[in-house]
Amino acid sequence: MANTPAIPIRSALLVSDVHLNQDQPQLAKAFFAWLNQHTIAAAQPPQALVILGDLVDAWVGDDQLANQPSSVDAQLCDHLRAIKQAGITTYFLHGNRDFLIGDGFAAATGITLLTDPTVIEIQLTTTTAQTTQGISRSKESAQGKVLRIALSHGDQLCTQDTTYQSFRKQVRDPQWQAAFLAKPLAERLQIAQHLRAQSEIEKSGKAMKIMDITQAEAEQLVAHLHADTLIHGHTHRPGRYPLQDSKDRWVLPDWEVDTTGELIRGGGLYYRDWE
Ligand code: LP5
Ligand code: MN
Repeated sequence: MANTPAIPIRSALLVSDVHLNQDQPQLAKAFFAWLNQHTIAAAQPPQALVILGDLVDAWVGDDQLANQPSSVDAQLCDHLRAIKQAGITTYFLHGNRDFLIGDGFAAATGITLLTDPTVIEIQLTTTTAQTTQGISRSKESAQGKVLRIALSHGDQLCTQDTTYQSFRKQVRDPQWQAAFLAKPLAERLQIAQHLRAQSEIEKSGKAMKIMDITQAEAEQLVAHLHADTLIHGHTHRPGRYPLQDSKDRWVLPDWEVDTTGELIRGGGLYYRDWE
């Protein structure tokens, strides 16, 4: 695992696992409203917006953007571009659904692509981590401390899920990806749909425990990166979990709306100095 330099950030809004898709315009609407409220329209906008993967349900290549000009994907690009233009730095780290997001998406949105894992450093004065929604509200004090936060999507840490890890190894191989991206868009969309269905079948036969983070892997990662805390998504088990040496890991919530478009689960984690 390569150690890239930590990114210094004053305040950050972190979100993941929104799973935006064309069939759920209500989900997109709720997410975009939340995003605006906590970025452009906020009284104190964060310095950075950090998205920890699975922003979309499936990404088969950046030419997916050329598909439909008014699609959810296109609206997403508009929102991300506007946030960047408002002076908020935007970061994206790949999930297992959108690992093919590439330079085309970055150019269309102004987002900076991060490697998994990445460390950010936040200088806390009066403090805090606070959930905007979804997980129970929590404030903590760490006066004058630089908090080193390891960021990951989390799928790599689910090492007991060996069938997934072999699948992951295959689809993260650059040669495999080049061959996949050379296929026509319609064929790639069809393959993704097939894989989604296959994944649901596979998951129904897996024990919940093996689809969770391996505690020792999380602890090793945090120690290796000299981090104080780990933030990830993927498992859809939002909360704050203890790690050895009084460290912890935060799991960001996935997003869901009910049939009326009301948000059932979602939100993110906000690091900033609260008065
Ligand atoms: O995402 P989630 O939570 O539902 O499940 C994941 C793991 N599944 C996946 C697969 C994705 O859902 C597939 C969709 C990808 C969309 C983007 C596609 C773009 C490129 C296409 C790449 C081929 O990630 C699931 C984990 C679970 O998280 C919990 O961690 O268990 O893992 C699986 O289910 C994987 C299976 O165990 C193995 C899959 C074998 C599939 C074999 C089909 C081969 C067909 C190849 C066609 C090219
Ligand atoms: Mn995931």
